[in-house]
Amino acid sequence: MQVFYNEHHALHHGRHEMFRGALVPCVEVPARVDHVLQELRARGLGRIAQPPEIPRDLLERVHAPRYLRFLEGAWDEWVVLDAANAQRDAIPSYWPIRGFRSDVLPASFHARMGLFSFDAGSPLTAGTWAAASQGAACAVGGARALLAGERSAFVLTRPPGHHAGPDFFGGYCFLNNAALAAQALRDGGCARVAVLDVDYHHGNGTQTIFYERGDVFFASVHGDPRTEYPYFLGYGDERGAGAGLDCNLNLPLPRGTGFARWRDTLAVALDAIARFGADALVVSLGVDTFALDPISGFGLGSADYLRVGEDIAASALPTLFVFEGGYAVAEVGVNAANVLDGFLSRAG
Ligand code: OKP
Ligand code: ZN
Repeated sequence: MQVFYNEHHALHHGRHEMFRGALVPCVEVPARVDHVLQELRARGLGRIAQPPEIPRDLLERVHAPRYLRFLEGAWDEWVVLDAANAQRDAIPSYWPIRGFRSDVLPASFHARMGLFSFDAGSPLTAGTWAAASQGAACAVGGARALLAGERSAFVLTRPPGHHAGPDFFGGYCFLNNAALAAQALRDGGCARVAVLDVDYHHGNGTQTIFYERGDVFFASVHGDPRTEYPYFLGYGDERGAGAGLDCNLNLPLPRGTGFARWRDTLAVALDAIARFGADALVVSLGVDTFALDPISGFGLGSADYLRVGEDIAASALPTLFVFEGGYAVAEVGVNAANVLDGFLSRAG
């Protein structure tokens, strides 16, 4: 299996995130990906492949040009405001909620931070653009590997992507790697692509990007948004709209759900993807469904991830795994590698 490893991922390393009135240390840390890479090496699993240059027009088919321009220059703007900002992460504080204007691009950096984000938990740092854009390139590399005939590939990157929407960051995500991979697969000739999101948190960014499209199916198994982040999207009645009606499937589960019920729900998602008739599958692979994850609430054990990989392989689709969440740092490598091992044992 080719592994598109983002060797620049550690350039993005937030210091603190705003969490319930306090700045707390970031849970989305470089060590997460280091542990996955280490585990792949220990198992002799995967071959590191070089990512391509990412074409701007592909980025702009997923993200709004004004959002990309902002993100690319945000750190420099932040430091120009105050040289001391070089030692501080940039975090938004003001958002254009219902009734406010979002068509006008404000001159204020702080206002644009809020216009283009949905939470205060996703610090923007000096290396955020470098890390995120190189991660996006890895996602495109993975898509091209499938287009070239590979049965599977793995995009090992951070920051994650599935909360990033057409013109917003949040949930530690800036560029939507899974969506960019799905778009690259479409552009490369796949008529129908499915995105399966198994991260604990609903992939609100990916859903929003494809909500009105009939060519990309989005299915997600996640913590019930009534109680779980990102709270404002991910309900079961969100079925898609326009040409995308019935191309969106949300399967929320209550906090505390264990593997047996989770696996039955995965089967529902995989069945819907089969009925959609996808030519290729992109998996948003979060392993924050793990019982010991510090910010999540499902009960999967490490061995369960082997079964997850096997179940996905049974779909018999060219499959791109894109790394998303998973914050139990000591176990994240074993859990992610188990999915890939389970997949390979079944897919050959
Ligand atoms: C990103 B991904 C924890 C509060 C929740 C946002 C969680 C983002 C998860 N301090 N913060 O889906 O794994
Ligand atoms: Zn997550």
